Amino acid sequence: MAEPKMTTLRPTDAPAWKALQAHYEKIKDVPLRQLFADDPQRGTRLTAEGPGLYLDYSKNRVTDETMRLLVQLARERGVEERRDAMFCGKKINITEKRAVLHIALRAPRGTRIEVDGKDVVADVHEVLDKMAAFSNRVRSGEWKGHTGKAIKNVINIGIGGSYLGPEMAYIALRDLSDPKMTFRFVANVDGAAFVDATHDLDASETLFILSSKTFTTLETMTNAATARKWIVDALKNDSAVAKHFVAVSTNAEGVSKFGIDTANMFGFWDWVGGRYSMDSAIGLSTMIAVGPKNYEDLLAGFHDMDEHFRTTPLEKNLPALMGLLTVWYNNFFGAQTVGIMPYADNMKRFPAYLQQLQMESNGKHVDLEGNHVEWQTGPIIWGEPGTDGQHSFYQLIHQGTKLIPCDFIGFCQPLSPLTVQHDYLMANVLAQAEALAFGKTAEELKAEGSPDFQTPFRVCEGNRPTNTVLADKLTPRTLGTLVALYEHNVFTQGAVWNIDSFDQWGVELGKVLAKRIIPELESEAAPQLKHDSSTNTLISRYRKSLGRKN
Ligand code: G6Q
Repeated sequence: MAEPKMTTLRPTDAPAWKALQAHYEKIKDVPLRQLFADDPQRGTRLTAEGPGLYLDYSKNRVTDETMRLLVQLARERGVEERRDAMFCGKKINITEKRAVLHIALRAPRGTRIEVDGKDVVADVHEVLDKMAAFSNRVRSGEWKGHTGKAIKNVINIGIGGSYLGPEMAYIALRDLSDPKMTFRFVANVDGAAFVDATHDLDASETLFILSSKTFTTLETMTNAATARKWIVDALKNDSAVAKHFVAVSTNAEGVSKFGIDTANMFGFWDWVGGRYSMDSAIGLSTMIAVGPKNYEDLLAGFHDMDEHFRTTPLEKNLPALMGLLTVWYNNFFGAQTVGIMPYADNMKRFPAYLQQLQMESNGKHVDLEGNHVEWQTGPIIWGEPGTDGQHSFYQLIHQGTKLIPCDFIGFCQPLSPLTVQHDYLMANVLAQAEALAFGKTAEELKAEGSPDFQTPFRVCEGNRPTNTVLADKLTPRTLGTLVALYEHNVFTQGAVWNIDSFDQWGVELGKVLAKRIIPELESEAAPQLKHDSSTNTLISRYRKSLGRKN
């Protein structure tokens, strides 16, 4: 297979980029009202179908020419070659010299994907089988705690990529979760999180899953030590640890040192990035909650979207189209953010999940050659579930001075039996996309009897772009396709921008500085502070508040 086109050409020098710049000048003021009036089929034409998902991108400020040029840009940037390189295990995470193979986590049994000449799919299924056996033991009550009681409470301790996916997935699929069991997630090193998660639980019925790829993360190791003490204090025996802790990690040595038998460790590999790991063993809490069969469906959804991304021409490829539209607004319209609005209460943590996925992946300031980029990279990702956001920040999207492209995600079939409420919910998502696109003119308002003094304030200019993603129902399979949709969307953006979407060096500096500050906060004697005057003063103030010497 050909090496991926890790082109040294800057994206801004690509012929399609230049053509898009010229094209932007022509269409930047064209209203969506006009685009829809000129083409009555627009709302059915500018759509694409993926596995279980329907994407309507007609309410974007694009023409056929825009889409043609964006696809051309993707081709010139080598998006397809890089995608193929990812799928066959090439080390496209160049700063860490690692393959990027989250797609192998959901590859069907028997598929072969090699890293350094070794098939990884067999290993993936070995771990999945071990997870399934363990989940079944916990769910059936066969796995007993130290005092002989079955496990009723599962607490995942982990942060970042070892937390956001499990919590998001648990809430998304909570209707399928075993109602006799309680699931909680502790991430923050703030002790309040641990206390809140455990204050009403019986230690003898509680299992901790220590989820940490490295098994060195300060927050997770601190909470793990607290959990260990909580169990040992309550059950009055060190040996209780074996029955109340399992680990998900790549660091067998660290896990052993903690006192967990590595037989109760679920492994994964360096080719799984933290934020791409919710379908690795990091998903153990999800599997215990919904059962191995539903977890299998979740993986099947991921795989469906992987196959769609891998095989569908870019013109009809959902993640590629969404990624290219983000590039369009980010690099040509100068939009700074993308709003993610799932119209489903169960998807309330999806925006936070995508925030990490996208901002950690594409928040980069140098290109693959290490040169400072002279083009914008990843946008700010944010969002809240609908309809809550409508009564909060949508005002600014409708009438503010910033262009905020939004993704609206809706599910046709309700999860609750309250179907009337579901019609209201869906009416709102459709209405918001309509209002943002078409707005309301002064003339229309006047014709409706708006008083003159109010009219300018009530005008909605419209021309605010949205994607609408529709699925039939929020099932495990749908959730898998949605997450993979955004994974590959992020991939497409990163490939266009020529950045490494799979490292995250930017988070290191703060960790190092925190390690230096910890003893300066804790010490009994007054510390010799050698920071800047702001940090020194803040440290002194903190110490003073706690009655420590300065
Ligand atoms: C994700 C990041 C980061 C990571 C956490 C937790 O891509 O690498 O969010 O997941 O820092 O790391 P550990 O799993 O090693 O504790």
